[in-house]
Parts: sequence; C-alpha cells; structure tokens
Amino acid sequence: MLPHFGIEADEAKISALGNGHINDTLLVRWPTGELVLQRINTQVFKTPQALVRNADKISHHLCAKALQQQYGLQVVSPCLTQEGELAIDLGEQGFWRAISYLPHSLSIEVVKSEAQAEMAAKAFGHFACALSDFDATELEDVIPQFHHLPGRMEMLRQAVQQDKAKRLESCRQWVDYALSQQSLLDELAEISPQLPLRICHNDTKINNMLFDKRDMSSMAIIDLDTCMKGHLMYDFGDMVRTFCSPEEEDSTALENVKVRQSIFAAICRGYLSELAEVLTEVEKRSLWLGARVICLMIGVRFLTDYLNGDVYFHVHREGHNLDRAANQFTLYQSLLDQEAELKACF
Ligand code: NDG
Repeated sequence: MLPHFGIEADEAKISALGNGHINDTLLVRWPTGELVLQRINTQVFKTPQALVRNADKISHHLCAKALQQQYGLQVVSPCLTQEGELAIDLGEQGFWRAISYLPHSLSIEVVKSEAQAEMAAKAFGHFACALSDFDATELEDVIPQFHHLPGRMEMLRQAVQQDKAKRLESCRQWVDYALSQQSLLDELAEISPQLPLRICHNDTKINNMLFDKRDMSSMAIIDLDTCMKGHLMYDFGDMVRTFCSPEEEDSTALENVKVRQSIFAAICRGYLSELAEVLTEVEKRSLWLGARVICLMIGVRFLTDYLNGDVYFHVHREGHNLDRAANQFTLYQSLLDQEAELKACF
C-alpha cells in the first residue's frame, strides 16, 4: 500500500508505533520524509470513511484556530493518497490512512508528576475549548452509543449468558462486582439529560497526548478518531482513569493500583483552568460521576471482551483482558474509597 502514499517500498523503513488496542499503527521513514500509517480496524469502526472524514474536519478546524493563535498545540493532519483521497481501501489487505508524524514527539504510559498531569489536562481542556464552536452536526457517529454505560452493562450480561469462550468460571467474582454497581445507572439517568452535547475527544488517555521530548512540554493531542458529540464528563473521566494510577492499565500489581489524590487534584486544576468559563454548573457537578462511570465502564468492556474470547481489544498474553478488567475495577473501587477527599479537589 506504500505507493498509494507516494512512498517507494524498497526505500522505506517501517516500525510499529504506540500502544493502541484497536488499529495497527506504523511509523514509516524514507530518505526524504516520514509519516504514520494506520490500518483501521473495520470490525470496530464499521464506517471507516466517516472516521477519516471526521478526523479531517477536526484537524482543519484546529489548524484554522492555530493560525488565529487560539490553539497553541500542534495538529496532526491527514496525508492524502496519490489519488487525493483521505484513505485507501484495499479490501482484504485493509483500510489504510496516513497522518503526519510530529518530530521530537513522545508519548508516555504512566504520569510521573503533578506537573505532567496538570499540563496534559490543560492540553485536553484547550482541545475541548478550541472545538466548542465546531458545528456538532458536521460529525458522524462512528461508534454509536460509545460511552453508554447501560448498553455496556447489557453487553456484559449477554456475554455472561452466552459464555462463548467458556471463561465465566474464571471471572465470576468480577462479573458480580460489575453488576452490583447498578446504582451508578440511576445517577447517570438523573444527570445526563441536563448536560449539553459537546464535541468530545472520547479517548483522553495519557498516551493520546504527545509531549515534546526535548523539554517534556505538551505538543499535540492525537487520535481524533472517536471525536463525536457527547458529554465532557467522560473526557475528564478518561484522564482520571489513565493519569491517576501509578500502574499501567494492564498491570497485575493490583496492590499498587489506586487513585493518587495529588494527580487527581492536578487534573482538576489543569482542565478547569481552560474550561471553567465554558462548563455549566451541572457539567461541573457531573465530572465526579464521569470519573466513576469511565473507570467502571472500561472495566466492563474489558471483561465483556474476555468473556467473548478477545474479539475487540488487541491482546498480547493469556488472560490479558481479564487482567485489564481487574485493574480497572480496582481503580474504580479506589475512587469510591476516596470519595470525600477527591470531591474536595474541585
Ligand atoms: C481503546 C478504546 C477506548 C478505551 C481504551 C482502553 C475504542 C475505539 O482502548 O475506548 O478506553 O485503553 O474502543 N477505543 O483506545
């Protein structure tokens, strides 16, 4: 597929890039250039053309803002094919698109300090702010009901019932735990209708923010693929989920998996420094709920995929999805255990 992007195959050096669970991401370097190539997982993204169109619109909007100097981060932009398209569909060989590579960029898996957390949260807040005047009807829903806890709980129940991979016995404890958190659904049902729909990133993991490796300043927000209309509490929640734990998402050292209060406070400071004027009072109140929902929901999704036989998330070892689920439920429980202290950070 390289020639479609104007690259001579025998001149190219290709290496795997990042730690994504869904798409295959490659860094391609050749004597006169470099770019990032991605094979979109079309099992997950059923309408990949809509995905590349969405990402293109978002990056255009951000580039325009950068020109007006209202957006201080760099923007990853699509690189068109030789045919002038946003992607190339090679059937059995995959649906491919290319995006610009930002030199000197670096992604991290675990937040090291409050300063790092605050900087990244500020960058995600800045991103949301820059998109606050983007016409939401321009974006297509690439994964309908993506952050929809009731639907995700239902999928877990179905997976339990079907027990396709015959794994239920090995994870019953976690299934019971997840299903016992039903009261969160009532809280959600009460608050969700009061929240405005905004353009959200929807995957604000720490590794979706690039740092400049020369001075570790914030450089860019990447992975625009799940940008859709939604509630900002989930973007806040995904930062809490991925910044606050001192362990990676799949670590089995559960005794270390907990929410670091100082990092939580740093996220609140950074995010609200950009968005305090934009968020409604109800949205501000919803942030605490967003943190709990996201941690529980990602645990539910990993557990469901484990029961279904690892058909959604890439796995690299036996029981990988179960390890991830146990880790995320442990983090969720740590949020509940520290409720009073964490709520005091807002
Ligand atoms: C992937 C998921 C994201 C999830 C994350 C967990 C999609 C499209 O993995 O939702 O939170 O690390 O499912 N993306 O990025």
